[in-house]
Parts: sequence; C-alpha cells; structure tokens
Amino acid sequence: MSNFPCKQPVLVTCGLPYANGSCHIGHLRTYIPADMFVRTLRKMGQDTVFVCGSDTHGTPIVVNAEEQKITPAELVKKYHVHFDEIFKKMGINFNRYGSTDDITNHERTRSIVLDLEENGYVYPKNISIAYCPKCARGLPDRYVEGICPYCGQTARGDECDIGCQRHLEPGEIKDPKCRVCGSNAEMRTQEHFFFKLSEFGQFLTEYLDTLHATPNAVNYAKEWAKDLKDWCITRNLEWGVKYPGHDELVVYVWVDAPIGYIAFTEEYMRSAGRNWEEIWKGDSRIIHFIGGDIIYHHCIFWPAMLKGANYTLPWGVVASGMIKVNDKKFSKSRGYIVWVQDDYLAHGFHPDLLRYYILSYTSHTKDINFSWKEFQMKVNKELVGSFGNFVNRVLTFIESKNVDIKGEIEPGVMDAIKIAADVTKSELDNYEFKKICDSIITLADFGNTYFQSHEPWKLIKEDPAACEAVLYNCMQIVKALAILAEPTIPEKAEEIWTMIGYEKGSLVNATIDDALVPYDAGLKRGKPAILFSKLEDKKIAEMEKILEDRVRAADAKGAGKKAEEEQKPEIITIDDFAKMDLRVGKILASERVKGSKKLLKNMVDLGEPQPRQILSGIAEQYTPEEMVGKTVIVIANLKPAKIMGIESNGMILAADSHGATLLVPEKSSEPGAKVR
Ligand code: B3M
Ligand code: ZN
Repeated sequence: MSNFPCKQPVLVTCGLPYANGSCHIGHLRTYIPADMFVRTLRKMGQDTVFVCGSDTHGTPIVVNAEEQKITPAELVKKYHVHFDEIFKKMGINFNRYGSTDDITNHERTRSIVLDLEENGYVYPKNISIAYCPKCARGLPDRYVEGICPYCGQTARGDECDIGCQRHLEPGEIKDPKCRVCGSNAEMRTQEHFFFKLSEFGQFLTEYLDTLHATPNAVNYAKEWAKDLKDWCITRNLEWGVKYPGHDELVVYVWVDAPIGYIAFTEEYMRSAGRNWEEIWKGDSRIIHFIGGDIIYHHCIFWPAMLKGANYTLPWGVVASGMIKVNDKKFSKSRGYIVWVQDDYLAHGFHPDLLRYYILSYTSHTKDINFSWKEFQMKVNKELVGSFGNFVNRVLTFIESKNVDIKGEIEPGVMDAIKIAADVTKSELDNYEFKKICDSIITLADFGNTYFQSHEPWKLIKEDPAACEAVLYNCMQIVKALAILAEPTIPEKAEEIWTMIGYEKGSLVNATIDDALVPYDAGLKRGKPAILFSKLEDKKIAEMEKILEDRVRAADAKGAGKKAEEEQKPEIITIDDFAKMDLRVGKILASERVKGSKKLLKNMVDLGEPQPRQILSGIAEQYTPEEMVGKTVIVIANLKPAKIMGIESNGMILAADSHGATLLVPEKSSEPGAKVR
C-alpha cells in the first residue's frame, strides 16, 4: 500500500530562500524535487497545497541592506520579485509564494508566541550579550564575530560556520567584535525571552520515530534530541516581527520563518475559499522539503514550537543532498556557482533540461555534481537520444506516411507502461525521484526497441494493418510518456500532449492511471516538432569558459586579499610594545653627512651622561640649523648600526607626512623622559 493518495489534505513546503541574493542551482536542488513531488501527488488524485515564500528577516539582510545603503524592505522586495520570477520560469508552481514580512505572518507569529507564553513555554531571563560601545547598539547574530566556544574557530554570533557548524546562542561567542566597526564588543546584561526547548526532549524522541523523513534528516535529529538547551527567541533589532509587548525586541528569524509556512497556507486557503485550519489544526499531512543544512531547525525547533502552541505536526521532512560544481564544494566566493538566470536561462537553455538533470542525477539525499560536460552528456543521451528520439520518430513516421493508426494495445506494451506507472507510485513514498526518472527513460527505451524491431518502414508496404497496429502501440507509449514525464519536464510533456491532439493545459489533469487508457486515435494531431535538440560542444565550451573565468577571477581576488592581509601589521601585545625604550631627546648639534642628500648626523641628549650620535634621513625636510634645540622622540634601545661608515645609536621618530615630519612632545619635556 502506498501512502498516497490519502484522505487528508497534503501540504508541501520548501525551505524559504533568504531574499538576500540571487537564485542559484543550489536552491533548485530542493525546489525542483518538491515541485515534481507535488505534481506527481496531484497526478495520483491527491489534494495537495504547495507553498513557499521569501525569508525576509534576520541580521544578514539588515547588514546587507546597510552596506548597499538601502532599507531592508527595499532589498527584500528586489529579491522577492527575482525568486518569484525564476520559480515561474522553472515551472515550480507554488499555490502561494509569500513573504515572511506579510502582515499575515506578523500576526500568525505573534499569535503563536502568545500561545507559547500562555502554555508556560516562554520565560524571560537576563543574559549578557555583545554590545558595541562605538556604534552604540546591541550586536545580535551576524553583527558580531568572534571565537566559537566549542571548537575555537572564527565564528559568527549565531553559528560556527567555518568550524563545528554549531548553532550559537546569544552571549556564547568568545572575544566578540563588532562586524560593522571592528571594535571590541562589551558584554551587557539584558532581558531576553527563552523557549523551553529542554522540556521537549522526550516528545521529540518519540515524534521523530513517527516522522516520514529521509534518513539523513531523522538520524541526526534523534541524536540532538537527547541534549536540548532552552532557546533564546528574541533579538535587539528594528527589522523583524516585534515581540509582543516589547517593541525594542523582534523574534529570532528562525521563529517567524517557519511560521511563514502557516501564513502562506492561510493566504492561499483564503484565496481558494478554504480554511487554513484544515491543514494546521486538523488531520493533514504536512511535508517539508529542506536543504540538508537546516535539519536542526525543522526536526527540533519547529515541531517543538508547533507542539507547544497546539498546531498540527509535520508528517514528513525531506532533506536534499548538496550540489557541487565541477566536483568542488558549491561556493559563491570561490566562483563555483551557477546562477539560474544569468548562467542558465539567459543562455537559452530550456528549464526542463535542468529539471531533468537535477531529478535524475542521483538519490535525493545524495550530492549532485553539476558540470556542463555531464549536463551535455545526460541531456544528449537520455533526453535527446532516448526520450526525444522515440517521440519524434513515432510522430514523424505517422505524419509523413499518413498512417491511420488503429488496432489493439499489446499486453507487453501495457505491461511496460504499467511498470513505469507503478514505479512512480511506489518510489514517491521513498522520495526516490531518480528511480521515477529512470523508469521513464526505460519506457522510452522500450519504445525505441519496439519500433526498431517491428520495422514499420517495411511493414507499411508488406502488411499495412500490422503497421497501423504497431504505430498505434507506439502512440500509446508516447501518451504514457507525456503523462508520466509531466512532473519532471512539464513544458516538454505539454508539447507532446498538444502534438498528439489533447487540449492545451489539460495534461496536469491527466492521472497516472490515464497512462493505461487507450489513446483516442480520432484526435486531431498537430505537426510534429523536434522535442529536444542536441547540446553542441561549442555551446558547452562557452559555458565552461564562463565558469572557469569566474573561478579564476575569484582565485585572483582571493590571492589579492591574502597579500593585503600579509601587509597588515601583525597584532602585538603590550609586552611587545614595552620592549621599545622610547625617550624624549634634545638635539644639541646637527650636521650634514658628506656625500648624502638625505642624512643628518645629530648629537642627542637623552638624559644620559654622554650625548648620543644618531643619524636620521630627514635632510631634505630639515636643515641642521632647524634641528638644533628641538625636542624629539627617540628609540633608545635600537641595535647600533653603521650607515655610510658612521655609527648611529638609536632612531629619531618622524611621521610619513610632508616627506617626513618630526614627532615632538606637545608640552615641554625633559630629555630622557620615558614615552609610553
Ligand atoms: N531562509 C534558508 C536556509 O537556511 C532559510 C530557510 C528558512 S526555512 C523556514 O537554507
Ligand atoms: Zn565551533
């Protein structure tokens, strides 16, 4: 028995992209499989709602807006529109693509926080948090950088992103520094609100056993559930959802972001004349598609919050593997990135090719590698060579030879279709989208073999009735392919669907079982058009070059940065400074050094029994006459050196301005006075 269709409504959500940057293929790693899952559920007759939206709060957005000198609202709007457009272009059809800054979400968040307070799961506590005395503000999350208390790596205020990946609570980070001005932060005591996560350990352990999750999600979560700390849910920020009764605080972004799932459901259900409580208060199946890096938030924080506020708990969590580019870890700063608009769509690649690549590359929980070569290979072999080839040769043959298709569908053909349909139904339960894609290509290969082995080009002369039957069977496979492939390559499947005479837009309503319903040969078919064309080497080489250039540029920038860092003086301790014997000196005599334009030989009183002989390179700025009588600063313990054969016992300090300008004490000072 498969899990779907079920009597309960299903809600599918995708992790909310931060409205803080452009869409890249790393995002699609989660959204495309979710969309395919939803389309397949609907093909099984399942009532399914699909929502997502922009994650608009949190410090990275505020910091980024500050850097761009725009408001967070402006920044967020720009990327919200961008993501919404890309999703549409990629055929990812949410019922609602909302924003966590929507009024619905502000209200839902406040309501849930109040529920949690009322149910006794929230308490105030004084904690010491980082504060920047120079910027005069508290330093939440990414406003602060310092050292991870667990592993000692450089970390951000809310997460040890380079080291151990742990979530850090406010106040935990060591040696905090303000990210904006670099000052050492002070610690200040402040009242914040905490969620009693520690009380949910037992509940979560039991709950996680019932969750229909991918193994990568639930295995980690079970370990974490054994050791839970209470969770600070407020921050000192202006931008966000105000904490009820405390206008100086907003809720932590990881509180209001998942609540967005509820708010977007409300918005959609309202527009569809339905009640959101069907899903979030009633008997439903809520399934979250997320990236593998936000499992903690979805399997720990989120179900605990829902439980504490009496909402329906998620039924499934589907965590995707990561994406690599050219076998390298996906990285914006290192250039290993593919932007969906600029690097893919703008170059004229069809959205369905990338959908197919992502869905068919490997298991959902494993990592995908993206390289243009592999992309070309998969597209040319599977979509062009197998799937497209079959559809085109059948449709072109029927059209060009004007074959009157009719007859019976052979049991062997029905069986092949049924196998593919069954794989779709059963593998959907396992979130094994690759297996579904593979079953479609297997059906296309079956079709190619069937066509080839029956040699219709011979039959048409020798046995026209047999030829008509063979092509009728082929057409049945074409119809089944359109239906079964629609969740994976929706636009291309729709092209087939209309070419074989069905009404435009009606494919989404065809069910999996319709793949087994005999094709209506009386339909008026359109002109067959090539479905997929081969990706040429030249085009792929161009794309590779764009990527290589980007990596090279990032490398050069990285190298430049390193050089810059090397030039920066190293940090010294006060003890290092104390090694220098700096003293006030008075110039008693001064003369030019013969043969040098720059050097003066000075006799300097440092309060010692004998004056010192010190050379200095300032003859272009000061005459010997100007020097005599000046009070200057001298490093007295510098190792003696000989310059042009003349001994020098120390150094007179000057600043690098106007060529050189002497440093002098601001008030009269005794020779030999210590400088510190
Ligand atoms: N905005 C993006 C991420 O961490 C984050 C997801 C929120 S889901 C409620 O992947
Ligand atoms: Zn760490």
